[in-house]
Amino acid sequence: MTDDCLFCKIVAGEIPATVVRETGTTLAFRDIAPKAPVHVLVIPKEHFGDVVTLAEADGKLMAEVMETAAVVAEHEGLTTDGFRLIFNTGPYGGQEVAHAHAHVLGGAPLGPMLA
Ligand code: IU
Repeated sequence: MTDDCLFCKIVAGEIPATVVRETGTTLAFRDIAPKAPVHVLVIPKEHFGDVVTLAEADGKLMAEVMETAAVVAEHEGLTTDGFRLIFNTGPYGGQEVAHAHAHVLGGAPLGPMLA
């Protein structure tokens, strides 16, 4: 737990979130400002600043985040028509919360990524 991290506080239950799936090592919850009909964030419970740091430090945990994202996509009914899975990374990537997280976005055509 990192004291000033918003997502660590969600893991600790100090900030509310609508949790859609929890495993021993990961948590999935609805984004507070959804950018698509389905917008779920998937995080490792342990704090890593971004996805690169996570992948370099713990490949197994990285795989568990991806597995949770896949299960969420299935449960949210996204696998037939497809969905978007993104990790914003660093300032140029538009990352606002410095705790590694995957965005699972879907439920409507999202268009090209860089229009
Ligand atoms: P980003 O990749 O770091 O930009 O994504 C952070 C996301 O966290 C963003 O989509 C916010 O809407 C979302 N979020 C949230 O779900 N709950 C919160 O309390 C806050 C941000 I602050």
